[in-house]
Amino acid sequence: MTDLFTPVRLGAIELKNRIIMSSLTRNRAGPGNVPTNLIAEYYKQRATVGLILTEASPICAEGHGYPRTPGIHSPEQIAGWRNVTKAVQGAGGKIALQLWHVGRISHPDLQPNGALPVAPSAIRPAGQTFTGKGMKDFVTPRALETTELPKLVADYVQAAKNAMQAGFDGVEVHAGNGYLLDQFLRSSTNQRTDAYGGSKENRARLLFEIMEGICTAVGGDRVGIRLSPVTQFNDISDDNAQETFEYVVNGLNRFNLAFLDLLQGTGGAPKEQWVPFDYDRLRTIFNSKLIRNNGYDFESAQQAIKSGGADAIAFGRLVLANPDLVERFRRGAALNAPDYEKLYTGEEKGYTDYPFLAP
Ligand code: 8OZ
Repeated sequence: MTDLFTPVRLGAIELKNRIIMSSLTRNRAGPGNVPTNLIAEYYKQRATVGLILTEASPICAEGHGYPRTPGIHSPEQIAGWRNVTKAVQGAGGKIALQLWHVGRISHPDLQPNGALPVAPSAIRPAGQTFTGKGMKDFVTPRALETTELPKLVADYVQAAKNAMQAGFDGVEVHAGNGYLLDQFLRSSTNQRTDAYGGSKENRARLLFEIMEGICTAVGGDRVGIRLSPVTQFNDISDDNAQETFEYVVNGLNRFNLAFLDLLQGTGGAPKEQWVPFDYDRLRTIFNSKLIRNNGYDFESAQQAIKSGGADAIAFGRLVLANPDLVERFRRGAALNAPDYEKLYTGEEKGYTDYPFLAP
């Protein structure tokens, strides 16, 4: 009987089990936003999961929105990631890089030459952001010109090629959580009047162009995508999320992707506050493997796999705090609790010092 411990193939990527490490921002990159030996050690410790999805990695200098996030746009960053993939693969693991551009979720303090962040439309996100120089109000971003979009597509494609050069088993395009591609997809953040805004067909156009370019460059069977249809994280919403995302998933089928990483629910909010959405519809529509994500424990994950509702399950907090989560699940062992104070700070503390089970 198929369960969480059964191997599975996501496109060209062979997984030894269906337990996936979710992408998690940890803010520990070195100078130049280069991945360090400590980052390699952290991922290597977790190489027993079927697939590691790395923390989000900016595709270009303008794509950064937080301090110390490891990029994939300089030779030093590629070399740093190469060190990470070697460590993970040397320990028998598989690892895919999450390609990221934050769009308006940035600040001039984090942009080249102190420029305004870019976005589909000049709409300021509510709230404040951590810039490395304390909390600051978000600013009104600059709307991208239509003529700038081909360069953006080219940056995504180059970043995907860089990831393959760094030895990754695949890439995941981050099109969720209120960042740039989600800002294009959803109606609250996209009020463009050109071919990239307005109708759902127009709002999805940039994403499809990027997927086309990346899949042509590295092969669709090594490409996945993250979607989060109803999250409100980063001040975002859609007038008709069900319709928008059914259209998006239908359109993605032409790329024969390795997987869809579907983040269910609303940010870190408890299940009772989740906006209703028919995720099973997307399961039916999508023609490849489905990873479900958010709030699963061992029991609910086993149930999702056994019932055929998902091909794999991604765990964030549980893998963060339990480098040997697979073994703990096997043995029914107790789990370490995450240290929330050390999520985005602390170097090795709350990062590589979570205890393993005694053998
Ligand atoms: C938390 C803090 C910073 C970034 C996401 C990349 O939500 C993130 C992120 C999460 O996808």
